[in-house]
Amino acid sequence: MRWDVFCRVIDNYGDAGVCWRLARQLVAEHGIAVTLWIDRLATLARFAPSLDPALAQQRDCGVIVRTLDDGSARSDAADVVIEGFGCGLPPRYVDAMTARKPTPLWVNLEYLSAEPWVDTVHAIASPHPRLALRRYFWFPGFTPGTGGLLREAGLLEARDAYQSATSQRAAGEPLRIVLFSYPNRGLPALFDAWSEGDDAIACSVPEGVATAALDQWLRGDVPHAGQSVTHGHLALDVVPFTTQDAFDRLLWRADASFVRGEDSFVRAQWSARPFVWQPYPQEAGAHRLKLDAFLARYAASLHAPTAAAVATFWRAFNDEDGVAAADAWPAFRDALAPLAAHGRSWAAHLATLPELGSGLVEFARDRL
Ligand code: TRH
Repeated sequence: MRWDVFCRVIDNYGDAGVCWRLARQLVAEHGIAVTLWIDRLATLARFAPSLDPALAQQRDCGVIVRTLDDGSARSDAADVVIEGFGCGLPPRYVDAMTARKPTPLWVNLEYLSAEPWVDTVHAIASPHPRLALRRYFWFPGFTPGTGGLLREAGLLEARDAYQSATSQRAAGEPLRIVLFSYPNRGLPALFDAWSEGDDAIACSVPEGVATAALDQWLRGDVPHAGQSVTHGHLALDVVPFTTQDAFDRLLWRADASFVRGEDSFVRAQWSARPFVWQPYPQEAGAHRLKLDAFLARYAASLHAPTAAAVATFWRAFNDEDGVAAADAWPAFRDALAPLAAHGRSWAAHLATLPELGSGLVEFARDRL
């Protein structure tokens, strides 16, 4: 079977990250011939370093990667067409889909949300306004009534092997924090709280992340990738951008991770380690609805004081309220042990849900 996956990079890395992860999984686990069409190869190459952004077509991890532009088309459309996040297909490609017999299966891969309405719209189809085509809407999610989450085979076993092989943090060793957030006006105050706090903290910041906050807090003396700077109890390590698998290991080893958007958010949950989520900031605080919908699921089985510590700190961080986040940090820090235990049961619960990639393959097989 041939699948074409289309991806246009809005900004940041998530659109490319999710489509690349899905494409690799379809090849590796389902033996599908996958072409990933992407408009900004340079973005993908940040975490797929063997890709050459100058090449219009190349193969990596068994995936054919082609540059997407509106002239892009191929005479014969694929059996299955995945439109990443409603990115829009090149008009000539849609024509090729119409001409193809049997008609390809067209699936729009939607953004992840924990909001209850997702179950009501998952896998529904809408007919094309003009052409004899229909498009299905595939919603990742946190319930059996959704498409579930991307989880490649053996991921949890690999995590467990890595976590049992790597030493747990010994007493006196710094708290290991990963900071992969969006720009956040509350960060300098949090850095202050960490540098003046009781714990030694080693905070890994991927290159290019939180630069404004680092610049402000370090008065312009921001370390380069591979360098670190220490103020009080806080050591800030700027780490190079790395592959998705290496990024997983950074999360697997962390005592707490600040993650964002969609893909790192899901990976932090598979890491079974405590985390803080910053959804992609949206107009009118719409991202707060997404945050609260997820908290309602994630914190449901937590003891009330732990749930309160999580909700208060997450909301303060997402409100970019540094003073409130600094005030809420000690309670969140004290909740890390129960959150680590919760992380394992939460990941185990998520593993009972549909797996997004296999679900798509099954959906295609039933229809083609
Ligand atoms: O980069 P993001 O903020 O992407 C976002 C989200 O997708 C959001 O839904 C979308 O609306 C917005 O873009 C436009 O966050 P996300 O989703 O966590 O994607 C980051 C990707 O980068 C993820 O696949 C992990 C990857 N990554 C690496 O592979 N190596 C690294 O070193 C780092 C820091 C990230």
